[in-house]
Amino acid sequence: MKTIFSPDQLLHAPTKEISDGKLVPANEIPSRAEIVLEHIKKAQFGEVLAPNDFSLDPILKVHDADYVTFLLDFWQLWLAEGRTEEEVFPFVWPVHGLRHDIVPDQIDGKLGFYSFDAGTPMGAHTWTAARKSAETALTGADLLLSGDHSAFALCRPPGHHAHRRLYGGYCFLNNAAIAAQHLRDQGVGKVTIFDVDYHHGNGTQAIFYDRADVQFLSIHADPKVEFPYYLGHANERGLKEGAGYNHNYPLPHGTSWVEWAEAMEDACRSIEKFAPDVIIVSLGMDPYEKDPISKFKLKTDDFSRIGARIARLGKPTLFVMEGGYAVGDLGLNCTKALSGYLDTV
Ligand code: OKP
Ligand code: ZN
Repeated sequence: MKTIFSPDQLLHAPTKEISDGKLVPANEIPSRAEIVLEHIKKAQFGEVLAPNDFSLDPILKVHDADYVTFLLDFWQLWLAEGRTEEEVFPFVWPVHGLRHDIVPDQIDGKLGFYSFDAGTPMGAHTWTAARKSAETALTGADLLLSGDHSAFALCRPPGHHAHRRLYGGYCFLNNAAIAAQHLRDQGVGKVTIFDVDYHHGNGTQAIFYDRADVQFLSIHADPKVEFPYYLGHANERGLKEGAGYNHNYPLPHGTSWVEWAEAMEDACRSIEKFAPDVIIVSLGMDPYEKDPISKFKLKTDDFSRIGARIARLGKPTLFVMEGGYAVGDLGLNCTKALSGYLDTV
């Protein structure tokens, strides 16, 4: 299994974030990727490749052009406003009853228009890192197209919270969605995205909600009590042609392996029924018991079990990294998931 990664993904390097009303040290930091890379090299799963260059086209298949332009331009707009802070946060949003049909010209108006939380710091190099992260996922998709049975896209920043036209939850471009759309455009018939991150993949769900060609399944903390709060309930099953192709498994705080695995068995039955040509795993290591921002109780060896169960689905599989913030154990948990897959496949 080859791994794809670019050091440019480290350029997005926030130092602080707003969480639960406090300014706290940032959780989504470059060392996350560095420790995973270190463990991947030690494990010798296969070559580590730099991502290929892509035009903006595959990103624009998933994200709206005005949103991509905003991501490209916001730092210049920030500086033009005379701001000297290195971290950029939104603070006002067009929620219920306010207008969404006029995009403000001013930077603070734009920041709120294109975001859904105040917890996602942006800086001078956010666009460069986010674009490379998406290209890492795209290169992984291309490896499957050229015959590799699996690949690991070491994406950072993560992607699964990003909607077509919204950033949030540390995510800017939806790496897994961009890879899935690319596979479809290159002739792959049906794609499953299986999201095992602790948080609901609200962006991925929203992007494919009315489509039957991309199935989405997510096991996550119940949004009634956990971020992202406003999506991820069990009764969200898809719309129009997409009806029946969206599956959410919201689980309570404190969930450990037995209950988590039960949800995974149900999800795997739905995946088998859908019979995808390719599976993309949104691989978050934050269901881990020691994760600092999460409240599930999975242990290191449980990640091997996740990888092994996915291997038994028997489909070409692209692993796309999402969350996981227990940095000390992140590399180990990630390589456990991948070796669990490789030892079973
Ligand atoms: C990104 B990914 C919790 C604050 C939540 C955002 C979490 C984003 C997670 N007290 N902050 O899904 O791992
Ligand atoms: Zn997460």
